[in-house]
Amino acid sequence: MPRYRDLTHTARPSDAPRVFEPKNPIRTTDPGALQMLKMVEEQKIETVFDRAVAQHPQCAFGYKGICCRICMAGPCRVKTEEGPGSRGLCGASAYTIVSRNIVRLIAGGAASHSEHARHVLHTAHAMLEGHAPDYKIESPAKLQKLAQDLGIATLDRADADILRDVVEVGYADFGRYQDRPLAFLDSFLTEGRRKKFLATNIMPTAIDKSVTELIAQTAMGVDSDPVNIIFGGLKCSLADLGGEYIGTKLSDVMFGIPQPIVSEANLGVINEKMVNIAAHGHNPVLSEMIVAAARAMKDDAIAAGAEGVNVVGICCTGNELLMREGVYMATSSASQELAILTGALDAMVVDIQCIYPAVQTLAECYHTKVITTEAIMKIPNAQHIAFNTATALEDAKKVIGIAIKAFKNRDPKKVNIPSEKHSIVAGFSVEALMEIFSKVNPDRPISVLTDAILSGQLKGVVLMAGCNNLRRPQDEGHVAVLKELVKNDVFVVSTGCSSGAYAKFGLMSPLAVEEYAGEGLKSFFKMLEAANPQLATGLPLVFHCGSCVDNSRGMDLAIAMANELGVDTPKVPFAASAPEAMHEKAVAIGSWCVTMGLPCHVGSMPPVEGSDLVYGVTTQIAHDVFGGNFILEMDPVIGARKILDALEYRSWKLNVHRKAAEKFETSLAQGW
Ligand code: NFS
Ligand code: SF4
Repeated sequence: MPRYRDLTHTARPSDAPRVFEPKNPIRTTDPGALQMLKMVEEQKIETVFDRAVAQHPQCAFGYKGICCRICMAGPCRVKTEEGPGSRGLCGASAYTIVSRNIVRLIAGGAASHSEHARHVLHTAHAMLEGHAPDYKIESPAKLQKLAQDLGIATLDRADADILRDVVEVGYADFGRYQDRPLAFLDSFLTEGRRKKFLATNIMPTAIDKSVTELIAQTAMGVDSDPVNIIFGGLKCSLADLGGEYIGTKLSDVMFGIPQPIVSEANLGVINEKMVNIAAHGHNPVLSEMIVAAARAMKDDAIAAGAEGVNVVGICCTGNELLMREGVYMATSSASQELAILTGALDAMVVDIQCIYPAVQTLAECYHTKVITTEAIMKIPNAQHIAFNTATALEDAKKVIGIAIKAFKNRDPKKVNIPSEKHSIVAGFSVEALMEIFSKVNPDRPISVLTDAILSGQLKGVVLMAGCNNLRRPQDEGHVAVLKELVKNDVFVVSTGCSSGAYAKFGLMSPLAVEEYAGEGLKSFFKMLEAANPQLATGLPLVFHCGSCVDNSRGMDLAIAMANELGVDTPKVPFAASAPEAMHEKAVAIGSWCVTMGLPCHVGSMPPVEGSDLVYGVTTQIAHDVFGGNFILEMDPVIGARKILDALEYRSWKLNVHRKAAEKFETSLAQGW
């Protein structure tokens, strides 16, 4: 780990409380959520906020990662005392148990992301075979670029033929048995990263193999070497990154590259006069069809007495729809149940991931219908409509039909919609950002960003990502970290429920720039806006670059910067932050960020404190090997200061070496 100018910035977190007032059920700062909770206060409805209180105090063994449940002789809990109690029954030490537990979270994350990607691949494949008539190639330009990156010939070839080859490479990436790197991953790596991954033996060859191998590696009586286990985990995290690339890139090919778009966010987007249906989950393969069906069935909604069908998004599928279709963002992870409490949500259609089973329990108190769609995701008592890509639009119309029918049963006495909503600007794919930069420098658009960093106008770039974790109030971390970063002239892009937070708070808007951005950031935006008179609105304080799978877009941006600066990723003033990380997917993402050479702040303590060795590897040694490390800090403002430290360290070094290279007319030194 580097030595920072701020000497209090060590590998240890500050003594900020790990859990905010454990008995306080007001565990959100989201203004819409607070308004909603107030409106139903009298009714004593149980939500995640009450259950979070009920779960505290949490088991200290589990919290530190020293509870092993990998075999049925357990659970074994490692005690701090000397002697037999200091190990599991089989003799596994704390470092073995902690490392096994944490990498199994990575395996869960990689399995989840790649399941999503596999579904997109299957849909593309079915489309090519003529079995998915409702889908098409929306962006031939993205397909061309993707094929070129993968080394697939494009000249004089039909789009369908190119896509067929791309899909084949994608499938091979799931199940390849030859000792060759994952093609989607290898297609964008810097030379430095490629060498590093080969040298450390963590270059994955296939996604499914990386997951199963890691489960096998960490089974009872297999690997007990914590470093070897962690390296297995990092390999799997890179497979996760490859899977995310498959998901993002093919979604862009089939549903379009996101472009700047104006929309609205927070619970106030639920419209009393409309049939309201929430799309919740992750995969655009389903939600894009829901939007199409909703548009097609407007007249049916009118016939039922509504003004139309209002699709609103929750969590990452909300992000996908917001970016490509301008669909309103109703809410994000921890407040998902509250959409039902409005009494005006007629249906919630879900696919996979981050969906609380509690939504069905609550829906039963209202007229709301919860509809599951995936074979691997059912909820007892919810209606299941098997979503089939062969009959996609028809299936989606069934869902809308259920919502319209439910609308007729809506009880007006139970309708309580918070007024809170904000205008936002979203849809900043890397392509969209480059388009904006290209108006300043058409030949090397990315240099607009890197030059601003080298000149000191900007401090760097931060990717804000992931989740809510109710150990602390919802969105408190996301908002506090952002405000601190932008005040200090950091260019911020966001994904997942971090985007959800900023959208709901009105921070994803040009209006927020004047109030929160530092002078450098403001002048950078002014310069971009002056060069881009075609933009319908000003630039937002934070740039929405998609769902969690779209963290791959963040990585694309970091790599473009590295290539422009002539260095590898560990030298780029680019960091990531997940102030409220919760899901296994967040562990996978954080791990590849570090492996890709980026500092990664996490604001909810992962279960690594049970082993000093594992703690030290994640926060310090990782930096020596890969150039990135975890910054585990629960206080969001201190967390942001630590991120700023890491950015400053990088831009300072970069400038010193660049100046030396210029002075002596040599190429940029690389050995630092
Ligand atoms: Ni990401 Fe998206 Fe949200 Fe966390 Fe869940 S919705 S994939 S995992 S909770 S950010
Ligand atoms: Fe206990 Fe070892 Fe089994 Fe884990 S693998 S539960 S430490 S006996």
